[in-house]
Amino acid sequence: MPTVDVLRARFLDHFDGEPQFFRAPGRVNLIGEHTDYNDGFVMPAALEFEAQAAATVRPDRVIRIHSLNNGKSAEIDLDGAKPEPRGDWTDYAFGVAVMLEASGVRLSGADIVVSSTVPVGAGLSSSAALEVVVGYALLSLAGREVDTVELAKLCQKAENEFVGMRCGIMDQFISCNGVVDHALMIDCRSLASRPVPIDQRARIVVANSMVHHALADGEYNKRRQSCEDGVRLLRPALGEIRALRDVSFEDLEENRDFLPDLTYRRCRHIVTENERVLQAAEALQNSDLDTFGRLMNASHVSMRDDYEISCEEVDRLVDIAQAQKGVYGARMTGGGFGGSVVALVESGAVESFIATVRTAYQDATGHISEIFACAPKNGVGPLTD
Ligand code: GAF
Repeated sequence: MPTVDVLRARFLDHFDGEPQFFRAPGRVNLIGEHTDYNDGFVMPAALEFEAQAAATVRPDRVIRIHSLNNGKSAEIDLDGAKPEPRGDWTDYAFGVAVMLEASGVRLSGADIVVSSTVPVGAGLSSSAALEVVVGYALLSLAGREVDTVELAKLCQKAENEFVGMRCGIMDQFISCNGVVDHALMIDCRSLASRPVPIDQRARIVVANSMVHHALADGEYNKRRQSCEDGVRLLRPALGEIRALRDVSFEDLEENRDFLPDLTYRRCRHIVTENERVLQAAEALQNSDLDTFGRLMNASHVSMRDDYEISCEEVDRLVDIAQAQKGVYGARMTGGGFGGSVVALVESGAVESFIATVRTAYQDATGHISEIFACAPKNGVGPLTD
């Protein structure tokens, strides 16, 4: 991970002046998948993998950005023609600049070098980390106090409207508001959040399946559509429900005849997952790790069978993880169709868990999983080394 000195040196390879430094983390979601865009509940934690930025103000209104990850540079002129999405990494950065301006913040020009340790395609929110660090940097350079809830909303808007991905708010919210050593229980309707401590007896372990299926974005938007269809079809029976958040399991079962089978199963995942997150928050708060683990396992079954967002490799990795000694539970984490698995593991069993899972997964699939134990970090802020 580049320290401030390394980042300064790389900045000076491309630009002039003494930069300010910022960081924004990636995330792992412990439970609550695809519930965010249904006004529901999620429980992610911020990771030590993060996007970092070194940035200075320019006298004009040009924003120049250079990525140390791919060696590429790009720029936009805020006083020039309206910036259009380019379909690459720059959309996350420039989308945020465009949305900030649209929200009434007058930005100054900036020279920015970005560098990220969040693995791309691993379902750990590399894009949200980039959006958030750039948004925070631009606001700081403009001399603005940063409201981290507003910044999360704005970055989500950039992703929805500029990038064209209809994501919910979880990834941007946790990158903005993560709390060290805690998971964050987030109500995605009110945006109220509550830190829940991770019991010292257990560690969060993330295992990257090393596969990422290309259909992810299209399938993501289809799942979202199914949820919206479900709400529309249930409304005549249930009245003015706004989202699946407003539907209980009993409501769903009583009215399942109004829904085509596929829509019903999609809705069942969301309705039961919301319930699981509420129970999981209580379990973690009470240090009931067995219950928490059982809820993680049940969440995976629901994602695999009802929401159909897992894939063969991830299912293998989950099976292997769940079968290890000292494991409370394991499930796929993130948007799906590949990416990572999260497990809650007894602290004393982490080392053997990592070694055994890596070997067993390689034997089963040929892929070498990157596996690491996490200590949750704080959300976005200045980078101090
Ligand atoms: C992706 C999205 F960006 C999030 O908003 C969330 O829906 C997640 O998938 C699934 O829980 O990371």
